[in-house]
Amino acid sequence: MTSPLSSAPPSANELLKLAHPTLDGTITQALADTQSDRFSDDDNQFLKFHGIYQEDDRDLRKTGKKYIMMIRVRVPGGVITPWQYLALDRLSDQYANHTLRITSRQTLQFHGVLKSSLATVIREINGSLLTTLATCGDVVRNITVPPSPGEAVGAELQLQARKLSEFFSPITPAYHGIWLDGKELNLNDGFIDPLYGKTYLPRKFKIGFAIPPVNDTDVFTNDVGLIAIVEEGKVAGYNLAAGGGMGRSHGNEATFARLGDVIGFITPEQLEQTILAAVTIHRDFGDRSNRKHARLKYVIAERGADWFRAELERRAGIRIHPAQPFVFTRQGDPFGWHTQPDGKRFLGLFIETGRIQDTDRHRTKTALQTIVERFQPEVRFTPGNNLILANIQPADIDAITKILDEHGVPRPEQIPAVRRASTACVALPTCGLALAESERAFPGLLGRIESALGEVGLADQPIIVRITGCPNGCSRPYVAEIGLVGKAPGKYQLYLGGNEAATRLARVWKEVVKDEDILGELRPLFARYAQERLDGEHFGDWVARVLWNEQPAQS
Ligand code: SRM
Ligand code: SF4
Repeated sequence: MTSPLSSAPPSANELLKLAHPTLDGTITQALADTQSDRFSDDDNQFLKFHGIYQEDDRDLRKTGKKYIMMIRVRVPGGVITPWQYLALDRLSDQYANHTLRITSRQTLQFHGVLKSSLATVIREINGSLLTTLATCGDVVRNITVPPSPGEAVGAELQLQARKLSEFFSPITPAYHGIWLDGKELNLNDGFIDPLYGKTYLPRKFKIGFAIPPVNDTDVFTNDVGLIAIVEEGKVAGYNLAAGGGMGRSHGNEATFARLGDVIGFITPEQLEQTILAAVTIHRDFGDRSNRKHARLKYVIAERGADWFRAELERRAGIRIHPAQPFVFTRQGDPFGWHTQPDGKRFLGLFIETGRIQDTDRHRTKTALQTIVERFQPEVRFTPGNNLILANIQPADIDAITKILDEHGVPRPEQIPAVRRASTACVALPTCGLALAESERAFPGLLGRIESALGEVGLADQPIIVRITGCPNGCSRPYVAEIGLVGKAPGKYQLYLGGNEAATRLARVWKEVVKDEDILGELRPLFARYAQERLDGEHFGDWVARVLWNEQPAQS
């Protein structure tokens, strides 16, 4: 079970999986213990595979730990039906913290669910024909797809994502046993997942699709990215990129963010077997002793793209052809009203930091619930943590706009360009790994950035700013034009120079910047950018052209 890259002993997680290959742990017994509001640390590892994270409200730590659960729903491609949306919306009010959090991989998260409600919520999610299985843990995670509705190619990718999601779902009977049947199963003896084996993957595995020229899924940040090559309106095949990932740790140079290498072109018929081969390479060559070094990106960084291609060809039994030409020019969600090819309309709505909620400024959650109930649109989540209402009749546009206005939901065109382009990870108070604020601090920080941009005449510039509370990179800050990565309370690493198409990694500009000094760092750069930029040049490209030549990268 040790990795071919290491003779070190397997990590504690590997031993846990080996002992409980159905991933049941002692979750059933823990659920029966109504005196306790928490699970053991070992069960916590198994719960992740079931889509559940045991967290605590970190704001309340001074008065004692209050355990709460985060639940992540699997939504391949980010698409759900109106009745599924309404079911999840209701559950968030009944059992969670009255919010729904759209994630950077197009899923939905509930925060603040109590252990005592967990089984009910999971049962009801399954009752709405959705699942939480395999949204976390050492398995293939939610598959991302360009979110714009209506186009034939997009629909084809959605279909592929759903099929792959099903294909890569673990077959463990424990999920149904624990949450749906409420039974203890004792099925671990002899159980082995045919795809994942007894110990599953060494770490998570992420797959994303993109359709050039729009890189709205940040395709190169996935373990495997699939770049659709479109001919005459149909998917002729995919350029496969492999070895991307964002996670790193402060002070550990052996960990790094990486963009995937383009490996070559495969046909649609070869898709499943090729991805399966990639997943099994991760399974068999990933580091099982050191979880910080266990992603596919390290296997490829160390063994090389040529080795990976040859191994992929051998395992899939195919010949991988040279990559077809493609170009990405931008990312970004489709805000506002658009016409679908079938004549219906879709509306791209800005959701601040992905958090669907009612606040004293707006009642977005109630507005969405009202609209979905009345007009039954399909609901789509974007990798930019925003939301699309699709399949709307043109005659309903005015009524929907009125509902949004009445609930104080700002129209996308009223939101400053930089705010619409930017994202924040969850961080405090729920994320146990957060070193600094992210989601909660971001609206205020963006307000200051918007003012600074306005001072130099750049108020309309859609600079991509991304913030995280720690270096794990959940909002993908290492491909942003401006990335802020939490280091300690009120302190961030400042990255600059990612590009609009998310095809270039940003570089560290300042190792530590205090929250109150961020604007002091950015203001002079904005002033220079306003003066020195070439026609149409984006901020990140100006940074790479000018600043990187003046100041060599720190790392
Ligand atoms: Fe993430 C861990 C939230 C996308 C890299 N991520 C976490 C946890 C579960 C914290 C934990 O392990 O205890 C966070 C839950 C906080 C909370 O209270 O909700 C968390 N990650 C998120 C979400 C919700 C951020 C968001 O603002 O949307 C995203 C959920 C995606 C989903 O629906 O599946 C989310 N996480 C990402 C991404 C972006 C992506 O996948 O496109 C990354 C970078 C890409 C990558 O995987 O390299 C990412 N999350 C991580 C890592 C670092 C992994 C690594 O290779 O080192 C961790 C830490 C870990 O796994 O140990 C992590
Ligand atoms: Fe938590 Fe860090 Fe991910 Fe933010 S980047 S959600 S702080 S793990």
